[in-house]
Amino acid sequence: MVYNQIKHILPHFQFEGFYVSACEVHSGNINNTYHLQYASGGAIRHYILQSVNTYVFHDPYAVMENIERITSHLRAKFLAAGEDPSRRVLEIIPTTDGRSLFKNGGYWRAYRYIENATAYDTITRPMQFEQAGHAFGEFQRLLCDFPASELHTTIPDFHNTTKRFYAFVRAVSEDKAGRVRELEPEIEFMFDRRRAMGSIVRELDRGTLPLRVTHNDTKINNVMIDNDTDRAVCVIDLDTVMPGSALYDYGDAIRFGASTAAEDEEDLSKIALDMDKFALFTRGFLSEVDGFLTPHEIDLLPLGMRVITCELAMRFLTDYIEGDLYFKVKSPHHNLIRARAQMRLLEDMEAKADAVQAFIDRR
Ligand code: GN1
Ligand code: MG
Repeated sequence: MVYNQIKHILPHFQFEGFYVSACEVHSGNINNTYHLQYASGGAIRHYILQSVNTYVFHDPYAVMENIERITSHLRAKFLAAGEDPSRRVLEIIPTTDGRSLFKNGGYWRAYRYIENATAYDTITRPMQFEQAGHAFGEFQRLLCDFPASELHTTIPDFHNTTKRFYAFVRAVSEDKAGRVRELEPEIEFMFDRRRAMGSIVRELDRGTLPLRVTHNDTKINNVMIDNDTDRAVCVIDLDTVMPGSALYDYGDAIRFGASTAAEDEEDLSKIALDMDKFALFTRGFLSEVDGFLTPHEIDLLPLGMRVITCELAMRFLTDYIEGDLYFKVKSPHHNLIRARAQMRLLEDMEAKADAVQAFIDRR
C-alpha cells in the first residue's frame, strides 16, 4: 500500500492539516513521486512528495540548492511583472526543521501541487501545444540574466552527446548484460550518426553557440496546463536546470511532444514527427525567444531536435546494454523499445528536415 511506503516520511514536512490520501504518480522515469491530499479548515490541500534517485543525482543537496535559487529568481520576476507567482513557479514545502530535504535512508522533498492544472503526456488540443512552447521559451527568457556560475552541475556532461557516444561505445564493448549480440542494426545506426551527434557540443566548445541556463528535460509533461483556460501555468521538474544549450530544450520538447506516438511505442509504424504539433510549439517558443536567442541558434533549432532524439535513443540503448541501471523499466525490453521508437522518430525527422528548416526560416 502506498501509505505504508511514506507514512514515516510525512510527519517530517510542514504540510497543512490532516493526512487524507496518497497515490503514486507514474509518469517520471527517475524519481518516485506521490500526490498527497491533506484536509485543512474544510479545504483540501494537495502536495507532491518525491524521493530523489541518488543513482542519478549523486548530490541531492546540490539539486535542491539549484531549485531554491531558480525558483526565487522566477518568483521575483513574476512579482516584478505584477503577476501572482503562486501558480507560476514551484514552491518547496520545507521539512519541520526548515530544510528542503529530509534524509532518512533516502532523500525526500515536497512541493505544493499546482491545482486545477494538468501535466499531459500527450497533448490533444492545439492551443496546449503552442502554450507549452510559450512556457519553455519564457522559462529561458526569465533565466537569461540568472548567474549561471551560481548553479551546481547536478549531472556532469548531461547533454554532452560526444561523451554520451563514448559511454555507449564503452557499454557495447563491455557488454555486461550479454545483450549486445542482438543489437547490430541499432549499434550501426548510432555509428552512422556519430559526427552529427557531436555537432552542438563542438559549437559550444568553440563558442559559436552560447551556454545558457536551460531546463534540460523539456518533456511536454513538465509543463502544467490550466484545466479551464488551456494556458500554460508553470514549468516543473527543475532537477536538471544547469548551463546548457537552448537547442536541446527546444529539441527535447519536440522529440517528446510532437511525436505521433508515445516515447515507448512498440509499433514503429505509428511513429512520426507531427508537423502540425511541431509548427504550433515552434510558434509559441519563438514568440518568447526571438530577440535574445542569436540568429545562429534559431537556425540550428532543427538540428537540436535531431541531436537530442539521437542522444535519447543512444541513452536508452546504453541503459539496455548495461542491464537497465538508470531508467525505470516496466519490462525487460522497455529500454530497447524506447531506443527503437526514438530511432524511428529520428528517421522521420531526417526525412522531413527540409520542411522543418523551411518553417524556421520563414519565421
Ligand atoms: C528522464 O524522469 P523524467 O521523465 O523527468 C531523464 C530525461 C529523459 C527522460 C526520457 C535526470 O526524465 O533526461 O529525457 O527521462 N531525466 C534524467 O523520458 O536523466
Ligand atoms: Mg526529469
